[in-house]
Amino acid sequence: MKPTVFSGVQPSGIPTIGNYIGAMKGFVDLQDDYDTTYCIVNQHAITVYQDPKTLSQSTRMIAALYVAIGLDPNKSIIFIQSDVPAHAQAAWLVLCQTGLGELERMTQFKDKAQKQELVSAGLLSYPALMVADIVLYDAQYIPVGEDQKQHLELTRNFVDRFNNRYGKDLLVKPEPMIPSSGGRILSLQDPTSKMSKSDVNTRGFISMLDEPKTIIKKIKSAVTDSVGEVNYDKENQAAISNLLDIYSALSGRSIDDLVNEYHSAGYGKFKSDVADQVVAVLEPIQQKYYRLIDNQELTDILIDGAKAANETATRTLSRMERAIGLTYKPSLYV
Ligand code: ATP
Ligand code: LTN
Repeated sequence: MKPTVFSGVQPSGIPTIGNYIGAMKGFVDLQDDYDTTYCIVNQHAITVYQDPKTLSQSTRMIAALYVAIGLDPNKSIIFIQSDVPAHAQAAWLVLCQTGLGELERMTQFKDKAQKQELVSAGLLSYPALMVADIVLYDAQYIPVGEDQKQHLELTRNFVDRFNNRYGKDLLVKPEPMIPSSGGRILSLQDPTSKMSKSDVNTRGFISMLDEPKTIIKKIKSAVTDSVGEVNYDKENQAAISNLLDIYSALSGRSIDDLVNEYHSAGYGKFKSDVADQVVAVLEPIQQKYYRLIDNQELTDILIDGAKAANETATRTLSRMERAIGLTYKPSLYV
């Protein structure tokens, strides 16, 4: 039996090259050697307000992008979270075994709460839903960007607590898989914060559906520094190091190799080659995306995915419910 992998992307906007490099690219690489399940986590997205029409369009868009980057429905289960009711049901079980303090400590909650007029209880509870996503599929490995490390730690603690209370080995304890470089791609405009698809400053990110001319413009106008030499130095040259991470992840070339080539080439030449590399990777993905987005083929993939996911998730949910004591004997009622 192959080891199991689970991950998800929120339909909270168009994924950026940060999402692609930090997580989605890895999804594809794992398909052959792992038993892979990838979710479009739309119930996570509604922890902050989403326009209903945009949310349903974005949900389908993430699904199309999954397939366009190379996820193969014959190898991976691809499904929409809200098509599998066990996620919300299991999240309740997780919430009842999670400390309020644990949730309040999550840095993503603190960051996001600051930006909201209404801080929903869902925003605070969100990691419990993520725990549910993971444990329902007995997932061993979770490919994610660095920002999810804390949520994975919470998941691991939850599994220990659950197994201690209710029975050894009931749930599988997952491990994060974070890329050694590219796990945290930074904003092109502010290299102190991560590139985010919901950034109000659209020049800070490159979305996976940006046109080539937009990509070139955004990279040309990315902030740099006054050093004038290309070095990999995250402390003193964060913006240039970020472009090196992007270039390296998308070309497969090592950082050392790139630094050797571009050290004295000038920022203009360096940026122009980074932009060409981004376009070269995104163009074929975009072509496949536009072929798929309005195609019945995509709907069929999601229907099949939901069926397969429901089977596994329902089974694990029952296991959890039985362990907790949420069962009754129908014979008592007749
Ligand atoms: P938002 O920006 O709307 O808060 P997000 O992009 O952080 O959303 P997701 O869509 O759920 O959140 O992220 C999908 C995956 O992409 C996660 O594994 C996350 O860790 C990863 N990821 C997100 N941003 C980056 C980034 N800047 N660099 C590397 N990986 C990232
Ligand atoms: N919380 C993640 C998205 C996410 C996820 C998951 C990732 C939801 N459920 C399960 C891995 C496994 C985020 O905000 N990036």
